[in-house]
Amino acid sequence: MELEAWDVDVRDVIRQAAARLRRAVDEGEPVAALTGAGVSVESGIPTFRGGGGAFWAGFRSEDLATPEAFRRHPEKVWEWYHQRRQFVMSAQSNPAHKALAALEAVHPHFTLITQNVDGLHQRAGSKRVVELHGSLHQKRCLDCGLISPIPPDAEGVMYCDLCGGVARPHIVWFGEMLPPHAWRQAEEAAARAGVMLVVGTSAQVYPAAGLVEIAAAAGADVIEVNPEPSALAWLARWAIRLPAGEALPQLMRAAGLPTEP
Ligand code: BJW
Ligand code: ZN
Repeated sequence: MELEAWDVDVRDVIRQAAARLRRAVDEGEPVAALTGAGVSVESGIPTFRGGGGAFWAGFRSEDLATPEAFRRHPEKVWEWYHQRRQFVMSAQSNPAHKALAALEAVHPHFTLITQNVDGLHQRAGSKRVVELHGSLHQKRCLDCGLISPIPPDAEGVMYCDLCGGVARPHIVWFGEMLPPHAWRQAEEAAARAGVMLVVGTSAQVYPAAGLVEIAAAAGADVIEVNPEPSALAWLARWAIRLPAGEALPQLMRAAGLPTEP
């Protein structure tokens, strides 16, 4: 079988990136990964900026994922989030999630930072996940701030298990602060990292995208995994232009590392 020049190219990039990753693992050097919606595409979950915004019951996500929308129509916002939660619960993690879980299992100095709210990293076996934008599986009390799990079959407006106050989805909407503890962990991991994997994110939403800038400025080798260049592709030393579910297992294999936890 003849290889296209492009195949040779991508293989070469993977080989070089894998050698760098392997060196970090062998030397106990910190590695961080920042993931975005693209890592769950091969699980059937749509992205945010992939075109054709998510419509549901006549509302666009930009119209429902706001504090104003929640104040006006808490029942509509909750219904939308219940539906999305059911949808991700019916999906399965994919080889990209599994490869990242495998990296955590073999490398104690690995930090997985995700912008995703779907919980698929955890379902693939990742144990230490820094969730920057919250979780579809948790609610937060507007009165006392308690964060607690949402029962799988929940419906309608949610209330606090502790004080009975109205609860909202534990999701970071535009204009809101990121959970301070998660942000601190992410910032520290980015600043320490010798290698930073940037997987399936358009790198357009801040402050999350700023983590790539922090890592690069501190001298990390950035490996971007995305079929399309992100807004911060220029910071990447290596760019693997393949779907994450193909690229990450290939990267792990080329590094002589396991592809599943
Ligand atoms: C594949 C693939 C495959 C496809 N394999 N890859 C101007 C400048 C700077 C900042 C701002 C600004 N104006 C406003 C802001 C602030 C704002 C912001 O950044 N806006 C930008 C859009 C400009 N940020 C905020 O508001 C944040 N808070 C904040 O800054 O607080 C301080 C503050 C207070 C008051 C005023 C101003 C600031 C909070 C951000 C919260 C983000 N929340 C969301 C929605 C959650 C709602 C919900 O889910 O219900 O989180 S937005 C949405 O985007 C979601 C995601 O986590 C986030 C990131 O998206 P991601 O993951 O990158 O996905 P996509 O779709 O963009 O990209 C997918 C990628 O996958 C693509 O690159 C594909 O190529 C790739 N792909 N298939 C691998 N198989
Ligand atoms: Zn409460």
